[in-house]
Amino acid sequence: MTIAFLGLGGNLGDPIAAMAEALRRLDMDARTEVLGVSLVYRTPPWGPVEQPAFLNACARVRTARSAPELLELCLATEAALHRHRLVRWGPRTIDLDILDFGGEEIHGEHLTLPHPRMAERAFVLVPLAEIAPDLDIAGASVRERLQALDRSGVEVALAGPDWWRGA
Ligand code: A4P
Ligand code: MG
Repeated sequence: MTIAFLGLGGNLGDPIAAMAEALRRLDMDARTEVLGVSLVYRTPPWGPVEQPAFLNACARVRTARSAPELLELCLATEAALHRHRLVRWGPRTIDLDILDFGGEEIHGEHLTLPHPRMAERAFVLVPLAEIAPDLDIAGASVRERLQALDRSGVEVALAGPDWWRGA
């Protein structure tokens, strides 16, 4: 069994509903259990594309899958939720990234772990710090890395701890 951390996000349609549905589907997988989920944050769009604000959250899961098998589950879940993405870094209904997989390092064509860009992104580290402040990312904890980032504009959008469990 491996403890993994996932980043969820979206800025088209109803991202909170999409993230909640994604988490319920991951939890329904026979080999995967969602152990904890952060609050939902509204975050300024990061990157070169001008687009609406995102909603972001992070989750801790326990899984009997390998890292590539967990990626497969994430991609299948995105597809089941009819994810649309026209431009790299552009607007999307749902994005599921594996941030960390038990500290494993992978540099593959289809999978890079830990997620290479998470240390620069307040939209990842703010929710991650809530559920894994001491998680090590390349030699520094999430809490320490967050201190070096500009977290302005990252605000709590939905505060119920079990927001994803609904109907
Ligand atoms: N892939 C490789 N490593 C991983 C990993 N650790 N987790 C591959 C998940 N996927 C991984 O991803 C393309 C391919 O990356 C996958 O098929 C998988 O094989 P994608 O999600 O289709 O592409 P993308 O999301 O457009 O590109 P990328 O580089 O993943 O974008 P990001 O980094 O996810 O950025 N602003 C805010 N505020 N909040 C956001 O959530 N998201 C983005 C997208 C931009 N700006 C944002 C946000
Ligand atoms: Mg992605």
